[in-house]
Amino acid sequence: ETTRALLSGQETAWRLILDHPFVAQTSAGTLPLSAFDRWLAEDHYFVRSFRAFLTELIAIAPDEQAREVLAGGLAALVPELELFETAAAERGLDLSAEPSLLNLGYSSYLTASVREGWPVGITVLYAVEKAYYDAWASVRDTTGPDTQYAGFIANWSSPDFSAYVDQLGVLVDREELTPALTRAFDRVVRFELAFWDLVAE
Ligand code: MP5
Repeated sequence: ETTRALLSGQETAWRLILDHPFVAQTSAGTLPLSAFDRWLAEDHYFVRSFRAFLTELIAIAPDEQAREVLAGGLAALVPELELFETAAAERGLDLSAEPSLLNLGYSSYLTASVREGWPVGITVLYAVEKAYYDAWASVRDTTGPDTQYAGFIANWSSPDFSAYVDQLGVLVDREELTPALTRAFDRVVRFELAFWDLVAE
């Protein structure tokens, strides 16, 4: 299977994501608020770029099955962006602040990957969502009941989101593993790790 091969090539980096201080501190309830604020603003910019990426990827989806799965992901971004906007308003954060160069690079890479064609684009989408699912599922499994991050935890670790990531995996598994897919997957994993480093203290 293509997804299994991609993931088995990234075991060390995946561990670093799951054990990342930001992830661990969110679970433990010890995350500094300044780190959460930084994440919220950076990730809001990322999700809006991601929405543009997903829209472009749907336009090159090869069939109805793929289009349907991706359309579900696009629809979920409406309540997701509201989650960011509500939290930012509560915390008095300016969501129009300039993003980091890393975020600009990651966001630009998403849309650039679409130009490499469907197999690379769907692999990038799967990698982005799988990395967030696994990180937030780890928070879900280790956090106490009085967490203030419940909305965000549920957003990326709910049974619905888990099923969506599995469906993306099915779409990737229709593709043959090529060096281009391995490179795309590796780039996303490196961007994900660097993104957590960027927002952590
Ligand atoms: C996602 C995200 C998941 N929000 N931020 C990063 C840095 N990586 C992955 O994407 P989405 O669109 O929120 O499901």
